[in-house]
Order: sequence, then C-alpha cells, then structure tokens
Amino acid sequence: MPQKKIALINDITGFGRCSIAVMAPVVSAMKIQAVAVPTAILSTHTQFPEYYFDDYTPKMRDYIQTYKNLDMSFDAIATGFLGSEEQVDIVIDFIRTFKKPGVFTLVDPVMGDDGLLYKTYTPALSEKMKGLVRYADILTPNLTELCALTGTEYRDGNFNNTELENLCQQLSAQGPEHIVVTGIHCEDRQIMNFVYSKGEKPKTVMVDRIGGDRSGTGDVISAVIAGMYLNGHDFYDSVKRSAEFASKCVAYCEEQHVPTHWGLSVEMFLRDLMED
Ligand code: PXL
Repeated sequence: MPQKKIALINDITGFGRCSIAVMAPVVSAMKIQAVAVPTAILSTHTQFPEYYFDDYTPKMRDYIQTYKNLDMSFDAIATGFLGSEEQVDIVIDFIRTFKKPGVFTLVDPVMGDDGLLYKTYTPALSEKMKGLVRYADILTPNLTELCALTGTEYRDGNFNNTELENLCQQLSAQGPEHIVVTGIHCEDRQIMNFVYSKGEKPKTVMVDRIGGDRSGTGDVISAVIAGMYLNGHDFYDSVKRSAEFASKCVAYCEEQHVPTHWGLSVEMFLRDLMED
C-alpha cells in the first residue's frame, strides 16, 4: 500500500514542542508522510513571556498554489493554530480544493485553555473559527474551545455528560462526524476525554492527571488521533491511544522536571507509535 500523506496546516514553532514541530514526528512514527503548510513562524509558543511571531498569511496562497499546480493529493488534512482571520479563508479554500472523497479533515480549534483565549485570538478571529467547524470530519476542542464555539459560558470541569453531549450535538449538526472534548478536569485528579460520534452513545476515556497542564498536549493528541484514524482504527480507539501516549509523555516530563511550557518529551516514546 502506498504511504499516506497528511497536510498539517499549523504554525512552526522553534522551541516548545507544539504544532508542526511535534505533530510531524508523531505522524511520521506512524508511517505517514507529514506535509507542512505553515500559518506562522514563532521562536517559541505564545505561553512564553516573549516570542517572535512571523505571520505567514501573505505567503500562504502562493505556497499552496504550487500544490494546486502540481495536482498534489493528501489523504488527510489537519488544521490547528491560526494566526489571522484571513487564514481561516485560506484554510477553507485548501480544504475545498484537496478534500476529495475519502479524505478526512481534522480541525483542532486551537483558541485557548482554562477558560481564557490565547493572546493572538481576537474576538473577530474566534468568531471566524466557528465557520471552520462545518469543514471538519473530526473536531478536537478542549472545554474552553467547546464553550467558545458554542457561545457557552465556561465553567471549569462543571459540565455533566448530558450537557457535553448537547454541546457536541450542536457542533456535530454543523458537520463533524466525530468530536472529542479533550482534557476535562474531573474529581480525584482524573482527566476525561469526552468522545462523541454522530448517532452513537458518547463514551469517555479517563486518564490520571499528573502534575499541571502542559503546553502542546492538545497537538500531540490531535496528531495521534489523525494518525491512528488514517491507519484505519476507529475513532474511540484512536482517542484512547492518543490519551495513553500523551499520559506516558506527561509522566516522563514530571519525573524529569521538564518545565510545563516546554511541551511533551515525545522523542522518548515515538517508538511506541511505530508498532502498528
Ligand atoms: O499548542 C497550541 C499552540 C500552538 N501554537 C502556538 C501556541 C499554542 C499554545 O499556546 O502558542 C503558537
């Protein structure tokens, strides 16, 4: 079987193991070719006190045009951190062009965490992100992003499963077949991933919460889900595997006292992803 290709529309950040810098090695370990479509170039991610941010918006159309001219194809498209409103339009155009039958799109609506939107997410950009939902087959919001996308007030961990199901249903009605709400803080230091697939009873994947939140965790989770799903696994198994992989990386980071904003030490465990 020919190797599969995934287009990663996301930022390239030098230090901090987020976005393409961490997603490309993860999918590569799963034998999938990663094709980078940069949205911005940063020296470090935006959780550092200082970072260099080079918005790639003005270059993206020409960059993508070559793929159109060369009649390239992808098996999946994964989108993440977007730095400007215009980028949302560029991403939609990319999906319209390259999402042929059988190609799936994973949209990680990277917008914020812990009830707060990231500094680069203006209210207008957040509003625009809502328009991307209808192009997603798989959507991977955290609770903050689920609330932002549905216009719901954020309450830390305070949503019951019926409320979560209703919010997922609202988003799923716009397009996505599968949604996972990631990293929900629960009692007894547990983290819940709420797994919703259209027309099915929701399921959960629970993992122990070890230490504080670590930046880039969502990107690692999205990459493992995309890779597993592309390799033919069902959505629930893909989420389960992603949560287990991220947990293992987090446990190692805690043990080694890796600062929380340095991202996950995926390098130590990439081999685990090569087994399938
Ligand atoms: O991991 C999400 C993410 C991606 N890209 C950039 C970020 C963040 C989160 O802070 O700053 C540039």
